[in-house]
Amino acid sequence: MARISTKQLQEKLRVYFIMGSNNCQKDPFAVLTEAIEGGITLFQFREKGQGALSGKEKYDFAKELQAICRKHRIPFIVNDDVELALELDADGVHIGQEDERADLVRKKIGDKILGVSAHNLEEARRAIKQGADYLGVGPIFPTSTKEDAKEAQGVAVLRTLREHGLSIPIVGIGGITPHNTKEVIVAGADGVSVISAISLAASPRENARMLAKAVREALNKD
Ligand code: 3NM
Repeated sequence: MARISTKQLQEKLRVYFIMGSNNCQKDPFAVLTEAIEGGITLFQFREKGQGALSGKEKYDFAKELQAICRKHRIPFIVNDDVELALELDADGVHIGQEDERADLVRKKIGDKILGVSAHNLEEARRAIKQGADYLGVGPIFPTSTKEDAKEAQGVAVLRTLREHGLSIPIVGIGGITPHNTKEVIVAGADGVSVISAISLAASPRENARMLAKAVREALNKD
């Protein structure tokens, strides 16, 4: 299998839902199913923070979420845990700046999708050189979901990356909602990645639908 094309990945990144067991107040399988029904295009399993599952519990939970994704043909990305991604034959891995180096992860995962979190131009350029397929850039807006999140940077960071000629697919992350999605896309992101805007929504389905609509409209694809 060859690496995913930029065009295919840009489409997959439009509405990127990230979730772990502690991001939901309702049944996580129901939340993911609703999110898919509402129009998410990619899913990341991110089991981190207080009360995070480990060992067999984490594996079993991931496997069940992956089965839901597979049924609906939504690619399944694993945050940080390369071994789990390989065991599950996930579609890709997402790593942060504090995780294993991107070039080493690339060697382990072959042509699977590799996403890297970047907060500035230097990190973005290094990630690209080391084999990233896409970048997650943030936090764009304030977020209370990630305990150690850096200060919000606004959409200017996205504009900066594009102005310096970076053409790699990019998703914005951090505090994104249906109401501020347009700004993120107009500034240069190909899509939005969210946790709480879907995981804690009264209706995950409706919020996923609103995010998808906002991205479509901002890209003028309506
Ligand atoms: N990474 P919410 S911000 C997982 O800036 C994550 O790299 C961030 O959650 C980064 O959509 C963040 O609920 C949390 O704000 C995103």
